[in-house]
Amino acid sequence: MKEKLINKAMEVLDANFQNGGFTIPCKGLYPFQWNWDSGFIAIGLAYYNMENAQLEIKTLLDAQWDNGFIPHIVFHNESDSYFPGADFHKSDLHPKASKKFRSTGMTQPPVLGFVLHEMYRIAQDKQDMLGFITRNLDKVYDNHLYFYNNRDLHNEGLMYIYHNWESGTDNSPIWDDIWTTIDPPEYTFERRDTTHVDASQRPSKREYDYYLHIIDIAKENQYNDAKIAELSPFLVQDPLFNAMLIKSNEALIDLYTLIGGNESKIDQLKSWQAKSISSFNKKLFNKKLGAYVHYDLRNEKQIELLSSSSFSPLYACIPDKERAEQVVNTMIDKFGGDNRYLCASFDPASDRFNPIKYWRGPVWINLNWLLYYGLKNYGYDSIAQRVKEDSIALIQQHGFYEYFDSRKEKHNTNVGGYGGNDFSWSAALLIDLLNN
Ligand code: 9WN
Repeated sequence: MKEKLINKAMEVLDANFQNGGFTIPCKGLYPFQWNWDSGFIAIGLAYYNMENAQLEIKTLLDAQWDNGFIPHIVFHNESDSYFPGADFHKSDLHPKASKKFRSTGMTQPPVLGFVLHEMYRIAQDKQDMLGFITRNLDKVYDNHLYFYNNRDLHNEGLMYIYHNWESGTDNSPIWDDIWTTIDPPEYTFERRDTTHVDASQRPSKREYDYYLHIIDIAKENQYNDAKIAELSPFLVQDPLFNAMLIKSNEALIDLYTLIGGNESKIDQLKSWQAKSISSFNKKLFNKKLGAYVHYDLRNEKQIELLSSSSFSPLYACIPDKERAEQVVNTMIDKFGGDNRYLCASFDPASDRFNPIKYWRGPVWINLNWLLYYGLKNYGYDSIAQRVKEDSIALIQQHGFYEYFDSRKEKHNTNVGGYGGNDFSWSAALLIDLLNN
């Protein structure tokens, strides 16, 4: 069984690999290179094709802007199967945008630091991998420097995101209250996602109006960070996004230490780490809920809702042991009933929960992968094992879907895999889980 699944996963990844040296997340639905997808994909590729794993990262870094920014989508190729594409985003409005590739003017959770670390762990030829890391590490460091210089509004070590697409958890109910503070125009455009996936599993038209409106505000200001921080109606400190940065900081410290030299960068990273972890615990932990939450900077308040992002700080060792226990208890109490696969993307007890709609409830394999390692960090091996087994069971029963129903009873009917099929990071991260 294990071998068959791994073979199928490799087939999915190979079929999604493109001539330009990158892997699309999914045919039709997502025809370009996505930032954090490429990171997760490289981890899976590293097990059987290190050359392509390195190429995946190199191709993404080729699109880095002169200010260190790494965009969320790189439009290497033309395709009209996705909206909004390069012509809507117009990254060239920013003076430091890549002259080589068109892209979006927003980013995604910064996974590259820890991805390089994972690739090193997996690599058979450590020397070759260290060479690759040595050639690329400064680019990732520059990306972190960009964040600390431009996205840390209060100089507290917590980055803001200005768009829900930067979170990676696009239509999470977390944003619902923010949407009520905005009144965007009704845009006229042709949806493409709903030609690939049933509309009941995707965001609504009105949600897309919000998404496009925020981009328009950023574009009117040439994607200038300071202006966006001043004007964007969406300005959030996201625990998942910041946990990814903190985990990647840690990875950069390890990798620079391995390479040798670079003392001043290591010192800088350590001082960022101390500040970020301390603020994270002060500002993003919610005692009442017993887990981490988002902070709405525009409206100056915590968003008191639980999502799978609430548990992601375990992956970056952000809570101390005692707090980690609280977080794990919350996860099991609220998301881990016997009738559920772990881990729903949103609080199943909430009236905003939707078991089939994208980030409003379904299980996502990348979050499960982060939780698996996060639980292991603190010695919760049997719960970690459950997350791993649930992930494998879902994929085995339905295929390499983008997201899955958390309700166990649903799976007897053979319905349960949603969104795009043959989805790259589901395949890539399963390869890692099965090899672990
Ligand atoms: C917008 C590619 C991406 C993922 C995101 C996921 C989804 C895009 C969309 O697909 O977002 O970035 O059009 O819905 O939410 O996490 O990176 O797989």
